[in-house]
Amino acid sequence: MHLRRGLVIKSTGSHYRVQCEDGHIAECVIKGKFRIKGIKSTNPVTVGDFVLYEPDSSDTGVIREIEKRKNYIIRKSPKLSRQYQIIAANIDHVLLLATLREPVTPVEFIDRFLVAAESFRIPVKIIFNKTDIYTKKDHVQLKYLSDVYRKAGYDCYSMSLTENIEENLINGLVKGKITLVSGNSGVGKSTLLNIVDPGYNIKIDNISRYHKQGKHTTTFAEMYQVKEGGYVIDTPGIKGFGLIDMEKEEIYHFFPEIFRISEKCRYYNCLHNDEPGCAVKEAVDAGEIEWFRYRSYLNIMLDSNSKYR
Ligand SMILES: Nc1nc2c(ncn2[C@@H]2O[C@H](COP(=O)(O)OP(=O)(O)OP(=O)(O)O)[C@@H](O)[C@H]2O)c(=O)[nH]1
Ligand SMILES: [Mg+2]
Ligand SMILES: [Zn+2]
Repeated sequence: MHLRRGLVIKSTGSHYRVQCEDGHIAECVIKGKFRIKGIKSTNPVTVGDFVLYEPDSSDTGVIREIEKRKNYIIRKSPKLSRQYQIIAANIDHVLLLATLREPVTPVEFIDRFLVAAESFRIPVKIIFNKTDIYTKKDHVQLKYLSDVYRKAGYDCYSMSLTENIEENLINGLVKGKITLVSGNSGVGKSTLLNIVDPGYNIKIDNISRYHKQGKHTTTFAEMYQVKEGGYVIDTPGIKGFGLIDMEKEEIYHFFPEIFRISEKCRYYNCLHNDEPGCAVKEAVDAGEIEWFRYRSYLNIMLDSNSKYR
């Protein structure tokens, strides 16, 4: 059996487009079971995976093996609580797009995404987009959020992808790296990719006038080659970010500013809920840790399936 190695550059859920090192492209299917740590996912193979496939014609094949992933971003659909979706694998960093209006990105969505990325130490840069339509109040909020996330350790950018487009900045962010572009629907992910290279010619659509929400225009994850090196991955907008089950004891490790202060808690096994001598709660009360980040932490603790001790 002759197997070829390639990179999954597009995934539709049933078909996978695989690109070999020599540029050859094959449309592949999977047969057999692929699982990670016993987790059932809706897409066992994901964009960014390196696979071995068995050609069954010059441009089709069957995926037989997935190479071990360096990292991946996985989410649980909040409604179908046992369904997992691997958004992408083997990425160098994420550009997480967020908007303060049309649509609004909830901060807890950002925080949950950050936790998923932190669990693999994947760097995330937050891009607040659509500043051209922000009100004065939005700009105050933008500064506040940027300060909070910067203090936690995340690079933050604010920009408009339709007015005074900062092409150099965007190209600098994606050059030579494997970049996952993520965020809720309508925040401008595909718009950003089309700025990197108009040749990608990705479909974009207006957000719904009535609901002020995106229309889920991008339906499949797809990886595009960057001329100056690297790849950018466009993904469908995510509705809600359910985290996979984590141990309660590890969740705070994924909030960098909470983790940093936790060593001052009285008890080594403090979960920063209502334990006496909790330095995290003191820092929240003193305004050193932002209350909404702490609220996100508690909410993630609440829906984590593992038991409280
Ligand atoms: N005013 C304004 N509109 C923008 C900006 N960036 C993108 N848009 C618009 O927002 C709408 C949605 O953009 P898309 O790029 O399709 O959004 P997306 O994140 O790819 O959405 P999905 O594929 O549905 O997840 C389009 O009408 C864009 O023109 C911006 O900076 N300012
Ligand atoms: Mg899109
Ligand atoms: Zn504590």
